[in-house]
Order: sequence, then C-alpha cells, then structure tokens
Amino acid sequence: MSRNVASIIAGTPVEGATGVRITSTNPARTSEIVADVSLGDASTFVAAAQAARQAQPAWADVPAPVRGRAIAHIGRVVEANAESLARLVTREIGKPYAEALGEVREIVDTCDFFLGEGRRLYGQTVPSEMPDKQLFTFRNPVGVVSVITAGNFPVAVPSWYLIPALLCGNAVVWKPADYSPACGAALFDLLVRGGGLPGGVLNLVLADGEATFVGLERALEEGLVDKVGFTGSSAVGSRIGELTGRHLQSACLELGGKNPMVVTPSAELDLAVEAALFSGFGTAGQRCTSLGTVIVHESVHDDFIARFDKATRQATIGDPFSDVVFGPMLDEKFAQRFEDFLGWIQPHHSVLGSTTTGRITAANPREGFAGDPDAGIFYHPTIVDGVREDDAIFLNETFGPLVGVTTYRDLGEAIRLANVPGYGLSSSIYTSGPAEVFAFRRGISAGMVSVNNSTSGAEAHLPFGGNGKSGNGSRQSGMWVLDQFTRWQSMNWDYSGRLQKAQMDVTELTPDESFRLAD
Ligand code: UN1
Repeated sequence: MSRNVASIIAGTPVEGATGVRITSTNPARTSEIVADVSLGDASTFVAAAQAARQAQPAWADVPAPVRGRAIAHIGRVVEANAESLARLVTREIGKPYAEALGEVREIVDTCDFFLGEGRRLYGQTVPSEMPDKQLFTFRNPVGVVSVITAGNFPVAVPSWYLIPALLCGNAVVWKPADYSPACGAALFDLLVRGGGLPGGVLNLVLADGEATFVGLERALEEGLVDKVGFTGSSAVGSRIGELTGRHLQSACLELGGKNPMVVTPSAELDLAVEAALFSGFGTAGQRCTSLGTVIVHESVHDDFIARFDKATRQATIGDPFSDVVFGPMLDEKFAQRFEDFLGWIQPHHSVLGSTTTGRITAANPREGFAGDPDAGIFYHPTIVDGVREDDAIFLNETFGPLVGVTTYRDLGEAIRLANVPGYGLSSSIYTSGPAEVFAFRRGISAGMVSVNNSTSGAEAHLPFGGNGKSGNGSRQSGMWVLDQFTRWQSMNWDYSGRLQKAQMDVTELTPDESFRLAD
C-alpha cells in the first residue's frame, strides 16, 4: 500500500508552491511505491519556521512536567505501533526488520529517559559572595529548533532531537531525508497525535537538500530559527556550521565517521570477527557508526582475516524481511556513490568476503542470497585487506558494505593510524589488557569508545557525538543534549536593601599566613 505524504505546517498539510511530486520506493523491490510525496520548497521551510515561531511561547508556558507527560504518552503510542512503524522502516529504507524493531525501541528508550526530565529540568541555587543576596540558574528553551536528519535511521535519530527539543519547550521544524518521507510522516503523526501537541509546535517539511538549505538561510536571516540540528555528511555539516556561525549560532552536528576497530594480540578473535561483521556490514555499512577500518596486530592478522573472510562469505544477504545480515542500499543515490568507493580499490589491495564485488544480480550472483537480487539495490560485502594510510579507502568514509583492514606493530601506532583520517565519532578495541584499554581511550580522537564491543550500537542515554570531521563537539542523548536545546540564564537577587558591589563589597577573613606548627 502506498500513502500520500506532504509537508505539515501548523497542523495543516500543504503542497509546495512548485507542485513537484516524487515517489519513495522500496529499495529491496524498487517497483514498489511506498509513498507519493508532494515536495515542499524553500518557502515551505520559511512558512514552517513562522508557524513554529508563533506557537513556541504558548508551548513554553505549558509546565515542563506536563510536557514530560506528553513525552510519556508519545513513548506509549510508539510502543503500541512498534511493529507497523518497523515494517514501514524496512519497506522504505530496506533495514532488516529485527534492526528496524531495534530502531523503534530507541525512540521508546529516548521517551523513557526524557519523560522524567519534565519533572527535573533542574536549575540551581548558588551562594552569593555577599549577604542577603541569592544566585540562581534557569534553563530556558532556545526557541525555534530546525532539525534536518538523514534516512539511515529515519525515526530513531530524529527522535534524539525532537523529543528533548519539545520537552525543553521549543517549537520545531523537522525536515527528514527525502528518501524516507513516509517514515518521517509516520513519526510526525505519532508525535503529534500521541503527545497531543498543539498545532505549530512540530512542523514537517518534505523538501530536497538544496531547497532546505535556501529555506534555512532565509529563515535564519528573518530571525525565525534559533538552533539547528543536523545529521548527515561532513560536507553538508560544514556548510550548515558556516551558515549558522554567520548568525552567531552553533549547530548541533552529527556527521560521518571512519570508525576504527583495533584488534590486539590478546583479543578474543571470534568475538572481534562477530563485531566486525555486525558493525561493518549491518545496515549494509550505512550507519554513521559503521566500522571503517580494522587495525589488527600483525601477529594475529592472518588468523583474523581468515575468520573474517569466512564469516562474511557465509553471511546471508537479501530480503530485509527475512533473517539476513544486511539488505539493500538505502536508495539508488547511495548505490551510485558506493560504486565510486569501489573504484578506490587498488592493485596492492586483496579483496575478500565475497566471490566478486559490486551489485548483486542474477548475472553477478551471491550464494545463498535471500530473495530476488534483481528486484532491488543489493551489493556484495567487500573486505579490502592491505590498505595503506594514504589510500582513499583508508582516509574517507565509504558509506556501504566495505571494510578496510590494515596492520600495526605497537599500540601507539594503532592509535595514530586510528586518528589519521581525522574523523572522530566511534571506535573500538578488542583486548584483554586494561592498560591497553585506557591508553586507547586517552589517545583516540573519537567521542565514543567501545571495549570488546562493536563500533555501532550505542545505547540511547549516553552522550552520542563526535569530533573533527564527525562533528563540532555537540552531544546528543541523555542529559547532555539538554545543553543543545536550552540556554542557561543566571539570576541574582539582592534583598539587602542596598547596592552591594560584586568583587568590591566583599568581607574578607584575616588569615595568619605565617602560622607554622611547632616541631
Ligand atoms: C547513525 O548512524 O546516525 O550507535 C546513528 C548506533 C545507533 C545509532 C547510529 N544506535 O549504531
């Protein structure tokens, strides 16, 4: 069944002025239309920001515990719709159903965390340096938040922004990826209906990237947006960072990754292989936390690579509604880009993991494929051994089912190699030595470190985010994200009945600095 979806401003579906319509198709069966989409444009974005601006003060006046109740209800409604939302995720972006259910769970976890925050959202009382004066801090909502998200996690990652932003009393304009509009519309309905949100508090804009950028630029110029949250590529993230910087704002940026996994001589190799398979090829390698390069100690390289090759060859790929390690690419545009990444393979590399590379078709088949490869956009998993630190494959994110492998001699070299690409999202080390764990933790540039666990699969209540090309240091999830969606306000209240001047009218005790104990 296909659905019609459109942008929704102040509770009303709107057509874009250009009247452009596109379809969203199932990447596992491209002949199947998942949604007919009425595409908005830059002015749709500006109108949504105006509606949010209008709705925000009344939403901020709703007591925070009541907003917390709205989040609680959203969590319950999402839970009650978990299977149908997960089915939609699988149909629209091809994520295996078990993973899609996990993704929906991540929304519920996020609601569970923030529903209580409505009764906290703590400020502080702070002693003053003067008598009869008291100091306080308050968290204020930033105002209108504009959230632009990717489609590889079409519902979970948006919820990391939307749930805390709403809880903190902001109004939101949300622009989901143009290849996951049906998931976007479904999550929008669950939030608005489940939370009983007043019109204009949350607005949905369906538009392509360029129109969104122009709309955002105009909305910022008109003073309609106070905070931008963006998940996507490092290249677009830096454009958004530049744009928001011009308006003296700092965006919350969650960008790409080239996530390393260090396998030391004391690693449990089978566990490391299982993790490399899951984080390298799960979601067809299209998570920002997907494994980029395995950096394996030279003494265990041959053993590791033999096991990793075998496990990858045995992995079932295909129909995401069956039991597979991974399904299709998210969308044709990612397939085209992945072809370019495959072009980076050079003669000094050994290619493993499959009998061949490239698109899986009847003419270029994969043994044990589940379903009909010609119906969708499927790729052979590819392990590239022997990568060198100046290879394009080593230096750049290769969004898709491709994992590089290289070797190291001592841990210092492993850490150096892990940092060379200049990203800094997730990382992993397999070891049984605590000293290695802490040396790695200290030396790695990543915002997230896994020990004896894969690079992907972060829990929803730890700080999520990266450094370098992976982001500007902003963190999502848990209590840390509150600093993205609120601004601290400090207040001092002098009830002494006179003007007490800070730093000047402060009483001092008289210390005897020459005092020494008698021997
Ligand atoms: C992403 O790919 O943008 O840690 C987010 C993970 C998931 C989230 C990934 N919980 O792999």
